[in-house]
Amino acid sequence: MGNRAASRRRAAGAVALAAVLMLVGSACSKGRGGSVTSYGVFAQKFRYNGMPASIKTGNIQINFSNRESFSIVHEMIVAQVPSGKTAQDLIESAKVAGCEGGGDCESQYLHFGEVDDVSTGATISGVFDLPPGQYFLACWQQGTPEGTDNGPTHLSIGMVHVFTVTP
Ligand SMILES: [Cu+2]
Repeated sequence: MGNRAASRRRAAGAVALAAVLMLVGSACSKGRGGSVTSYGVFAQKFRYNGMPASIKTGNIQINFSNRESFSIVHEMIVAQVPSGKTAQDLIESAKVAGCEGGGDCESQYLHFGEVDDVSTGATISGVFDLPPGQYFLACWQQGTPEGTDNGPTHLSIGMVHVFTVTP
């Protein structure tokens, strides 16, 4: 979990920046303001909603909301899909022994940023610059609707969205 702690500290800086960016960002769920395209993505029933299957490369802002009906923390990690892998492969990778807690499983991927620790009812924004390729959003948190924090990683129960970035 040491890596996770460091990751969270880095994320805190990103969150502060995101808060500033939100002040100048568009209220639209998707629109072009300057050269940054923004997307409204929300988590509900352990799924990501609102992220297209394909986007163009360049600066993007993702406004990530947690819209669960119970108290829980989600995150939105942006990572590269290893060549030839599918969304189901990613889900399976989060089920293998030794991956409990998320850290070990999570670090096997190339990361391109994240929006961390989004509680129910919150929206936090992140800015990303993704080269063309295949990426995914995933959540390695382990909270449960019952309020415990030792459930399966959310990725392992399907909280993943694969998308393509085109030139
Ligand atoms: Cu989650």
